[in-house]
Amino acid sequence: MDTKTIIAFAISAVLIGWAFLISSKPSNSADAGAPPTAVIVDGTQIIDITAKGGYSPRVVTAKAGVPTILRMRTNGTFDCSASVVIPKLSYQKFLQPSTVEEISISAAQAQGTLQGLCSMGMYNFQIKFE
Ligand SMILES: [Cu+2]
Repeated sequence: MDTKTIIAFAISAVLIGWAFLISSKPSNSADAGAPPTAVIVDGTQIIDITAKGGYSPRVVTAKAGVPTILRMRTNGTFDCSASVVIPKLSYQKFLQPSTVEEISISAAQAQGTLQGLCSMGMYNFQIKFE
């Protein structure tokens, strides 16, 4: 094999790898499409957010004007996402490493976008009441 052949092989290998990456992308991004929606059980809206190396899901849509319980879940969380701040609710708490913390949001507070942050402001999540 001469140099040209080797280069041609290398380029086609890169192109095939690239094509594979692109073709495998839609299936991944489909899952992360529309933000998850909160569920309403017996008139109370439930939102689950896991804090571990950030918040998941990052964005949740919910119904405005419905009494809501935000369940913040930690699961072996030792990073700063355990330190939750929700400015609009004047809420600030350092969560235990593995716990479920229920934060009540009244019907009046369940309006617009509620943003939560880690105490340093590097991670955040949003609840969009619509
Ligand atoms: Cu942080």
